[in-house]
Amino acid sequence: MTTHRQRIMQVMRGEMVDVIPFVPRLDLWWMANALGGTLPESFRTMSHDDIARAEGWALYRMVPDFVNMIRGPEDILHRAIGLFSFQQSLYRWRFSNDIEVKLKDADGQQIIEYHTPLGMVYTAGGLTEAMKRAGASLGWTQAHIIQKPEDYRVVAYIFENLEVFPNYDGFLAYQAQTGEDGIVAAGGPSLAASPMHHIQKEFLGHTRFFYEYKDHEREMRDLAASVAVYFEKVLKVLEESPAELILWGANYDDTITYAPFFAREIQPWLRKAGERLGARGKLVATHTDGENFGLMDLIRDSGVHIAEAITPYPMTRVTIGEYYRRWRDKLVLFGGIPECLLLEESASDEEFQAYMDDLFRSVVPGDRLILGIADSVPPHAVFDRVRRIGERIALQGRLPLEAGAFRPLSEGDLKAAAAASVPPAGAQRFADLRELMIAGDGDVLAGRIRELLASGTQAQEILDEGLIAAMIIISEQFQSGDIFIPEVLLAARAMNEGLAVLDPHLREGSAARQGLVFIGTVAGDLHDIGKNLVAVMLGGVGFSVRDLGINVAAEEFLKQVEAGPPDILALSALLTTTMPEMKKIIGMLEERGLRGKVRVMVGGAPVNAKFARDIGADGYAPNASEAVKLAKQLLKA
Ligand code: B12
Repeated sequence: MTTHRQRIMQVMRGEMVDVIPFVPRLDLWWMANALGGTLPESFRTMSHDDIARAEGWALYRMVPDFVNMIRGPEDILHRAIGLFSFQQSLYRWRFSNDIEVKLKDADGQQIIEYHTPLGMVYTAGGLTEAMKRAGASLGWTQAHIIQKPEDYRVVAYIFENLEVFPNYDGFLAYQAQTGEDGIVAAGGPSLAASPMHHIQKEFLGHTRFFYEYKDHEREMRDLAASVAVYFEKVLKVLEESPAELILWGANYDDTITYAPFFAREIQPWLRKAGERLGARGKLVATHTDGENFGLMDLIRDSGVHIAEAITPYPMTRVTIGEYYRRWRDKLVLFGGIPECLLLEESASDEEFQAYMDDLFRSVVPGDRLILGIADSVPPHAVFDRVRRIGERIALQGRLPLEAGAFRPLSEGDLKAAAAASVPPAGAQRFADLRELMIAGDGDVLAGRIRELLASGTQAQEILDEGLIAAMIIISEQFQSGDIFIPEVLLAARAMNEGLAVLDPHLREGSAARQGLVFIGTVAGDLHDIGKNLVAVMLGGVGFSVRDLGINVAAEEFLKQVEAGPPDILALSALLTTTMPEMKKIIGMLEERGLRGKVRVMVGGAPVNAKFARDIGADGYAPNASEAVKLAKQLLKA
């Protein structure tokens, strides 16, 4: 009889098998429910692996092993610089002897200082119990390691001098626990795919990264070269290792790792990993859990063998059929069932069924596919739906699949998404200001504004027809994929420099503009890239925006609204576990008689219009440009 492991490995090698494997990841679901005492009664004493075994599902274990990691906090001590010491890892690393690490605790945060011959750098952050219960496992970074230009060299020194050595026994013991019941993916050098991606993910915070990518490119390139020394050392150890499957790189998103960035900074390393490890008979998977709409060809042509954690429409813009049609030639697909389908608040039973019906029609003939919940079963999942998926795959997933052919779930949506929007006419008069904004040239922009003011142009005109109109165009171009996130952020920064010049000349000051918006990411949630972008765009088109930050407690939102009040309260949530906070906040606004004073708009990847309606929000927008339109509408309403 074919074992789960054999079948999965056959699919990964491109062979036709008897039935599509079903490999849901239960680790985050199990961890959150075990900690919260909410595991289903019959599973109370069982591990996540035992539950999967009891249900007949294959295991997918990774390094990092999110469940066991929590039991050894020292494993993630250096998480803020992207270095992990998992017992199951194929390699171990050590700082060179001339580096001293000092730990301090301050206000529940851990401060980690790295003393090197070139100077000291530090990080601060932590992982609270509340976050673990919310399903987070990696902790968060409050202070990133690069805070000033001199830090680049110090961090480079740390990485250049890391010692890396094999830990094959630790990995083999982990693999032995899984046996024939599933597969184990060994981790690469980082959760990032390349040295520059590592810098982006770990060293600066995503938004600041884009400023630095322009302002300190040389330092950044030098640092990437030093991080590459570490990547190379790990790659050598992986080449010699007994692992058959390596997970290399994670968390792409066509906004953050936008296409030109992906092509320049990420793809070459994926290719290198695919080639070098492939030559040693190993398979390389990469974790494609984000929005891949603008990256489809680049990921397909990246030379890795497996695209893992594929998270399709409706959580992102690419349907499962589209993935299968475009990637199957070069990649084995793993994932394909977005986790929002398992949540009552995000998908009705009919929607869930419809997705499954469509799935079997869209992936004909069904080879080169491993089905899983992407990227894992969420903490509040309706467990019965996971069961029903398993049952349907057992019944309908026998290969080769017949019937139907590729049919996108919602052609209309896809067309709308793909349609390039035409920048509005107008703003021709101040076209030079727009160019300067896009180029991020704040100094020159400020100078040009001074000239315009000196020649008698009204400040209000420069603001409305120049800067704000430019920001609207920039936002449209961003939406249509003509420009990318760095341009937007740099434009906003330049715009602020321009505003500082204009401000004294505006009758009421630029602050009293469109309306006041308070924005924040809800409690338990640390995702801030989308929220920042919404804040930037709203600010750019004339709203006065106060960013309350990430992981903001409901009580804090209430306090701020009471003290404000703002015209609009904008709430962001990227985790299904933190979405209920939005409902809680709206309920609290009602209880305290504040609901009538403020419009509430919500957003974030798992949030949708249905959810917004159900919780009584005033509006939902799927992206920053739409958020701007929505905010304007809400003010008129
Ligand atoms: C980058 C990323 C991270 C980064 C975050 C870095 C940062 N500083 O934000 C890191 C690696 C740290 C991370 C951590 C985690 N992540 Co994460 N992450 C992502 C990823 C790949 C992209 C998110 C992103 O920034 N996209 C780019 C921005 C521009 O898009 P956006 O956020 O959607 O925002 C746009 C719109 O949604 C909208 N919008 C956003 N906010 C608002 C607000 C309003 C009012 C409006 C109107 C609109 C709006 O406009 C924005 C701009 O266009 C997503 C995948 C995905 N599909 O979203 C997973 C994802 C969100 N992460 C996920 C998970 C599980 C986690 C972790 C729990 C992993 C772990 N095991 O620890 C932790 C959670 C930590 C925590 N407690 O918050 C899951 C969540 C699934 C779920 N069950 O809810 C996702 C969906 C991946 C997946 N497929 O499973 N993550």
